[in-house]
Amino acid sequence: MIESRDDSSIKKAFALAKERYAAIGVDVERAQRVLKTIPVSMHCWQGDDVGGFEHDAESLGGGIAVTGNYPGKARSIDELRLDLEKAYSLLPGKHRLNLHSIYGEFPRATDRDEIGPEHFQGWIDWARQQELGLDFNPSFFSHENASEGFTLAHSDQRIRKFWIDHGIASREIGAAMGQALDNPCVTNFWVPDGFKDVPACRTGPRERLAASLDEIFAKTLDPKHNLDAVECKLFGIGSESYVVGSHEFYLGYAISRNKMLCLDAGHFHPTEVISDKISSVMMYLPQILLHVSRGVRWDSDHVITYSDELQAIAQEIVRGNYLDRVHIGLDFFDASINRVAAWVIGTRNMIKAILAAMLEPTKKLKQLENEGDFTSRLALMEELKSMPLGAVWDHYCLTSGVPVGMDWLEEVKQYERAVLSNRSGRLANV
Ligand code: RNT
Ligand code: ZN
Repeated sequence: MIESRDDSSIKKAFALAKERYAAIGVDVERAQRVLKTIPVSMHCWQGDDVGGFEHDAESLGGGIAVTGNYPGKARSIDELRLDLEKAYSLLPGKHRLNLHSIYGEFPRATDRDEIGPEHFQGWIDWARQQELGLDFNPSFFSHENASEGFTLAHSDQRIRKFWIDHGIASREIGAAMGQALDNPCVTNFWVPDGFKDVPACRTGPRERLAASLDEIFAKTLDPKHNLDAVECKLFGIGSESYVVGSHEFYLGYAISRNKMLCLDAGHFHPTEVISDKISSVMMYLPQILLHVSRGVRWDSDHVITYSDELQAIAQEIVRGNYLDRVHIGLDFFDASINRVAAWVIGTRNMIKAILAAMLEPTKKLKQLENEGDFTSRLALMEELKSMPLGAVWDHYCLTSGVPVGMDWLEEVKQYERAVLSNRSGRLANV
């Protein structure tokens, strides 16, 4: 086969990069081999602005918000799957899909306490065919029983019961997915409950939330099929003063109940970073889940960029040797740009950040640190920033059979013209 000029220049650049990395003691081939085995769980909800496909879908609630009205949003599960297939085809490696319960296939109106694995059989079949692992989330928002801002911590036993049943059903769905795909499903619980204004009682709702969760988790499920996670949060829109499921609440809950903690990058004070939390919580928890996201001034869930914090998150996972204990999930939603591109940009950034972290001479850095040579540590860390990561990344994309550099964008633009533009509304300049 005659190689195109492009391919050969990518290979040449890679060969040079490999030498540069070898000179600082980094095995580039090994990094690429390991990277192939690391799945990123891409969230379905970027594809339709966290709408879902319930019959009586309500507008987005729970104190989260999507802004923008870029045309082409998926209007059905078939459209969402088509968009997902396009996105996955532009990502190097094999990854996962993270579903919310509102994305089930419901032949008739089905309330959240009535959902079951049968409503996700289509997703299971599709995931098997696409060779994707599945993750799952009960949805405690966008529902009339969540309209007062409380679900599992509600003071009304009837409402609490409804959501407990939803949680129980969701775990069964997660387990069915994990069993069918022979690949454990992470079922993540995020509960928006909280108060806009200063509460008179901070304890009661927390006691109720813990009791509700205990009921949901009462049944032991095989960890080969389902792994539970609980997601903490500082505040949301409408729960500015108090969120029941705070960081301290869920850290304690996860440790005492042997659950995974989910750290979302947008769920803390703006100067607090989850990269600094990973090594702390890993001392006490066997496994954790990440929701890699990007807050801009607040928990705004912007598409993740190749930021310092993204790099730091990946570095912490790799430096701490946590690759098999940290489940990497994504959580962002931007409706102001092409949604398939949003997935591709964010997920490629995540994968690239893991690659970069694996191209670090971690041993050397730790050695300098242990010797107290902080000058050399800083010098080396800074030098690493201009190492030829791009050449290794391009080569990784090439050998994974996906577009190199920005070539993926042309594919998304074509897809926009051929598919997305026929959905509804006006198209931006393409
Ligand atoms: C909300 C949480 C939660 C949601 C998704 C839709 O602040 O981050 O994870 O974004 O479950
Ligand atoms: Zn999240």
